[in-house]
This record gives sequence, C-alpha cells and structure tokens, in this order.
Amino acid sequence: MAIERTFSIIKPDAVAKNNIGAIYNRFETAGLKIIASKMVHLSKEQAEGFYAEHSERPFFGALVAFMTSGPIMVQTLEGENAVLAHRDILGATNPADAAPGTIRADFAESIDENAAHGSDSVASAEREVAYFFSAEELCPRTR
Ligand code: RTP
Ligand code: MG
Repeated sequence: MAIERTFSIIKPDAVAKNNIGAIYNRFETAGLKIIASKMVHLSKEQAEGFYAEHSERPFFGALVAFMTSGPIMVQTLEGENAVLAHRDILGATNPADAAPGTIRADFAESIDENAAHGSDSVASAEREVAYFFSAEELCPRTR
C-alpha cells in the first residue's frame, strides 16, 4: 500500500462546537498522521478559489458563505492510502446518509454544515495541500 498525503478541513460548524480535538483523535486513531496544521479564517476569494470546481452548482453561494462564516482548521494528513482512508472515516457528504461512527454522522448537522472536508483523489489532495501550505510547512514523520 502506498503512503499518501491528503488534505483535511475542520469546517466552521465543528470549530464553533469545540470539536477540533475530537476530530483530530479520529485521524490519529485511524493511523493518519498530522504533518501540517493551522487555523485560518477564509476570505470570500480564498473560499471561491478552493471550491472553484463547484462554481456553477446551485449550492455554491451558500457553501462560500458557510466556509467564510468562522475560523477553520486546515491539515495535511499522511498515511497508508490516506485519501480513501480519510474519506472512509469522514462518511457521506450528507450526514443523514453517513455510516454510524463516522465524523459526519457524529459531528455534522446537515449537508450544508457537514463538519469536515477531505480530498477526493490524490490529484485533488496535491492541489489542496499546496493551496494552504508551503513545502516548508509540511513536516514528514521519520517515526
Ligand atoms: P467536501 O468536498 O467538503 O469534502 O465534501 P464532498 O466531497 O463529500 O462533497 P462535494 O460534492 O465536494 O461538495 C462540497 C460541499 O458542498 C456542499 N454540498 N451541498 N446541497 C447540496 O446538494 C450540496 N452538495 C454538496 C457540502 O457541504 C459539501 O461538503
Ligand atoms: Mg469534495
């Protein structure tokens, strides 16, 4: 299995509910190592750029408004099959459809405010990690 990197966001709803530590615990329990982390409050331009692939979708305006509504935590995670492993513990986009025990089932309220984001492919992960972190900010683990 390949060691991959993926990109994670703890969204404004989960930060507001003080669930940062609980969600970090899910990453670590799943064997995903946090190799970069910071809190940011996105501007409208930053949120629009990050979600540019969704710019024509009907929910785009609401998504940008939500993602700029408060601070978020952004992380780079590293581990075996990290992209899929992270999506698995996130659960379905709509928390009503998310499997029991997943992050969205346990911490999200609705499809619009769904607690966390995870890259959907290795290519997306590379773009998303680079959107938020410089090479110097990534701290690969040697143990
Ligand atoms: P994410 O990118 O946040 O990890 O979520 P995802 O891959 O599971 O879902 P995606 O299709 O990439 O959509 C990005 C975010 O847009 C909101 N959304 N709303 N109302 C709707 O039909 C709808 N569809 C998507 C969600 O908040 C989703 O996380
Ligand atoms: Mg997505």
